[in-house]
Amino acid sequence: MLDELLLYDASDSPFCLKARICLQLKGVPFRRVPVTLGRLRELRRLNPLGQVPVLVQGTEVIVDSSRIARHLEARYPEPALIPRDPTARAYAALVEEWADEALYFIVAAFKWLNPVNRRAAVENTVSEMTGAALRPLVGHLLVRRERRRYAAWGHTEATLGALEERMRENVAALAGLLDGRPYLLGRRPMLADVAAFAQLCWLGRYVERRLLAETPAVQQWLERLAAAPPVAAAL
Ligand SMILES: N[C@@H](CCC(=O)N[C@@H](CS)C(=O)NCC(=O)O)C(=O)O
Repeated sequence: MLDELLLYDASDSPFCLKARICLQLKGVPFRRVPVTLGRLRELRRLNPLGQVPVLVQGTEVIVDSSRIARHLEARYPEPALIPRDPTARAYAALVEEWADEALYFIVAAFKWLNPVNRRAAVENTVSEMTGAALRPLVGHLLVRRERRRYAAWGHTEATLGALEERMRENVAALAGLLDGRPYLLGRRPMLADVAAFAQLCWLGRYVERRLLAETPAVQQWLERLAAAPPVAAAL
């Protein structure tokens, strides 16, 4: 019998969304394992960094959304999510890296530094982690940890304007890459689309979503992806 695939997962994680969309696009059945406080020790045994997503397939443990995507590509080659042509492959890898690093950094800053997002940030993160009694404390500790991390990188509420400008530039760059195409690499969604979509879809949960509405080409690409049945199933 084939092993059931387990995805250690969190609802407000763009990297988990990226992994779920890849699984859905490949048509591979899997079970989500939401990471609660009670499962943190189990998660750390699988991934000492304590981060999600983690995919478990039989005895194999695959940590990190990019490695999960490549594991799936090797195991389930069709439909291909990574181009085979070397130039297109390199381009797709750069887009994925940009989405995972640059976009993630800015959206997470909006989430944790903007007081207007604070309630949604805490609720979206802690509601599946723990029961009502512990939520205020866990929320408080999370906000403090994230704000300290961003302060160490030189970002506070006062730098949100500069981060908004950076996001505008990134969204404009994405519109340039789309250049009238339905998806980044042509006629169907691939991993490059999935990676950028996951971060911008996450942005859609916070007030800075208004930045997306300023660029119709990107807004339409997001809507096109969200309407694709495998993507919709992962949301
Ligand atoms: N490079 C990793 C990043 C994963 C990551 O940052 N996960 C976050 C959720 S979005 C996490 O688990 N954070 C919990 C922590 O760092 O304690 C990937 O692509 O999967």
